Amino acid sequence: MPGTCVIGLQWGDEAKGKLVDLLAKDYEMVVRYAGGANAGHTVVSGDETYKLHHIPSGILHPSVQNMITPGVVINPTTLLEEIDGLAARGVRCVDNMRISERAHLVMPWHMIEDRIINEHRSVGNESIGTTNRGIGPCYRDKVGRTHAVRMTDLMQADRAERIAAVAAQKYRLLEGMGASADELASIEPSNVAAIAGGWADRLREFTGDTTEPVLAACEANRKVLFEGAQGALLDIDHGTYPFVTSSNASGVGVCAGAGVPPRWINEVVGVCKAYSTRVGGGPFPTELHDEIGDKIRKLGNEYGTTTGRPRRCGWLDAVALRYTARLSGVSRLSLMMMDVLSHLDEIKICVAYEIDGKQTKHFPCHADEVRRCKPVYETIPGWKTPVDDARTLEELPEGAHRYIRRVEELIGFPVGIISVGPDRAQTIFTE
Ligand code: 2SA
Ligand code: MG
Repeated sequence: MPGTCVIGLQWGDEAKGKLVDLLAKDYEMVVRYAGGANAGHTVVSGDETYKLHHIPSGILHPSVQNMITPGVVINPTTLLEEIDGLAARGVRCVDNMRISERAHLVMPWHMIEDRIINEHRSVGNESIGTTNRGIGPCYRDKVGRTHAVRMTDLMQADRAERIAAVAAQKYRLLEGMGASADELASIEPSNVAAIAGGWADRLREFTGDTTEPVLAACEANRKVLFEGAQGALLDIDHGTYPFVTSSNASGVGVCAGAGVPPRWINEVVGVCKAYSTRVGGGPFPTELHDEIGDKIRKLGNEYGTTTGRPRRCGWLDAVALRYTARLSGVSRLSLMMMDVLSHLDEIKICVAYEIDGKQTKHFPCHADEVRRCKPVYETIPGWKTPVDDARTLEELPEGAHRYIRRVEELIGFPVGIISVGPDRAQTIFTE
């Protein structure tokens, strides 16, 4: 069976990029199917660090075909910067990357709208804390259908008129929402139409049908790797709504976003850190507001890849993970950043929530309920031995084994991969 998915099980930043890059050498195709320039996938290859936003993490392997499929939203300016940045470092994309003509474009007005809404405390008294990359407004226009621009529109002869017409409507809308004079100048219809002409010239050679080649690869039993963006707790339908992103970031999003039927997917690697992080607003039951949280942030270098924002840090939440691992159809877990825990005297795992005086292992629906959950912790002694150099299970200290076994029991799936550092080599496969 051809399809493997790599899915984040927390709030993103589980180090999926490292894993996809590592697994990619055994695959013929790597497929991005959701999210856009909000994603930040870090790949370390030797002394080089690459930060990818739209481009699949298989791009460093010349033999791998990389597909950006219909569910992704594309910011052409950012994407071109990414392509040029890779080219400057000797990585050519033109032969092994294709962008779906069905994918929607994040236009300049989407970013302005995102900023304005984000700055007003949009939900209750809390901001979603988006990445300000225009993701939500773009997906809203996609679903709304009347103001959307797709890659295919960019390639048509009537591109300029079409985009100028949408721009004129967006101009009036954003004027009413309080956009600044500079912002309004940046979406002046003839300006945007001209910029879009430049995008079309440069992106034409990458753009085409991705659905057909992805289906053909699956039908021919060739190995295809689906690369998730963000994490399952940020899934628009199943996450901590409304503090989520605007796409199906859990395992259930793969088929719709990539354009593949479920029958071609047989393996799902659920990726989670050995602790939890979250960036942006929203409830986070195991968040630490103390020096241990600061220590995890420092040791794990927990800052946003795209925005540089410090990430909120906390203990592993087995209640949330059991929910998202089941939802995503996980076949094995990949436990990342184990090296960070080596520095701690004791380690906690949330095994249940206490809400309104009752204990539960159910992950609640309403953000306010999640906010009221008090974690019930189990404490495991730290192993206080560096694990960075471990390359086999046997080389891990007994304390680390205990932690891994407990994670498997609580989440209900086996740990197949353990990461002990950012480098490709710092990875243990258990079988
Ligand atoms: P958006 O911009 O509409 O998708 O934001 C909605 C929420 O989703 C969160 N979100 C993320 N959380 C973690 N990592 C993400 N990618 C970047 C990274 C983030 C960064 O890899 O570090 O650089 O800040 C990501 N993208 C979206 C976001 O924080 C909102 O809570
Ligand atoms: Mg990230």
